Amino acid sequence: MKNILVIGSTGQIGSELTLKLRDIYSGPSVVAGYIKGAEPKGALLETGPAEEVDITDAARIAEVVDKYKIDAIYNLAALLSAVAEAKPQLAWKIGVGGLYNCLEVSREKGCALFTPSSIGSFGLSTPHVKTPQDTVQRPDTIYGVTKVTGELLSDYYAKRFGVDTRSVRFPGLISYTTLPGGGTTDYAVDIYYSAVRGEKFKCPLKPGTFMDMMYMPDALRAAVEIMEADPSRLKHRNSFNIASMSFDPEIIYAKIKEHVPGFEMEYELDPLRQRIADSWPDSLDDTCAREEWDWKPEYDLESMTVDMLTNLRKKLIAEPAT
Ligand code: AKB
Repeated sequence: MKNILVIGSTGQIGSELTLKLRDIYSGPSVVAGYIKGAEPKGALLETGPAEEVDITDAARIAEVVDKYKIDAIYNLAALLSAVAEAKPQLAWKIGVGGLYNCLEVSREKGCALFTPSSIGSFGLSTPHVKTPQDTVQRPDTIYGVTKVTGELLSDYYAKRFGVDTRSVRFPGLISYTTLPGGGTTDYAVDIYYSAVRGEKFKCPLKPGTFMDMMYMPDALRAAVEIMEADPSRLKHRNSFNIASMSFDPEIIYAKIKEHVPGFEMEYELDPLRQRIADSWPDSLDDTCAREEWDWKPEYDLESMTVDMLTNLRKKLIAEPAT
């Protein structure tokens, strides 16, 4: 049914989403787009085509779209929030310049386009508990600025040019497959690695720092379901709040300790990450996603923790060096 280009296919989301899309749309091409130095390996390389596609190169995106008769682009190229603060110019070039290239190619070639936004699109002046779908978005990180710009630009292209742009605001994503790298919510992945390795975890955020989090299988399903949603039901496009769980470091630590009784955690605060986390919502209200395209998460903290620990133990036995 669909030929899909995933830009950023070897990253935290892309490495799993590309394989899921290949499972769902078997037959047509799901192209793994990657940048030099982040080439696909293993299943990603063996189960379908792969092409070097730098999101800052519009002509190259167009070439690959033509070659594979692409109908839909998943644009997953981005610097995460903490690393973006260290490289704001690059964060803008990739997050906004790259998105602009995807929008223009989609306009010219008739592709649908998914570009994730984030809880990072909100800021200190946003209501922090059960943050509504439509509310104040005045982030003070470059990551947030690129995400709000992306939401507005994507809605503009939908209204002005009829480009089928859709997206969700991802919470912190937790998975055992590919490490995030450079985000504010990364601690919620790292804590599981420490627990399984038998190490004391140094938590970069202080107790009481609540943020929305989601297990990767739910996030992948959201990315597929929003693109498959009946457009006549969508009152929003870019971007939908989605939610499944909200916790602070104490809550996730206590949950892991139920399964790994000897596990220990201490605090070693990272001021940059703490500042960013304090500006983000504690929890999102995802009523619009539930009403407009039947969004519903499957994992809670308990079921995610059981699955993470089981799969990380297997992974770390199979690949002890990673
Ligand atoms: C980050 O922490 O930067 C990301 C996000 C919530 O967008 N995981």
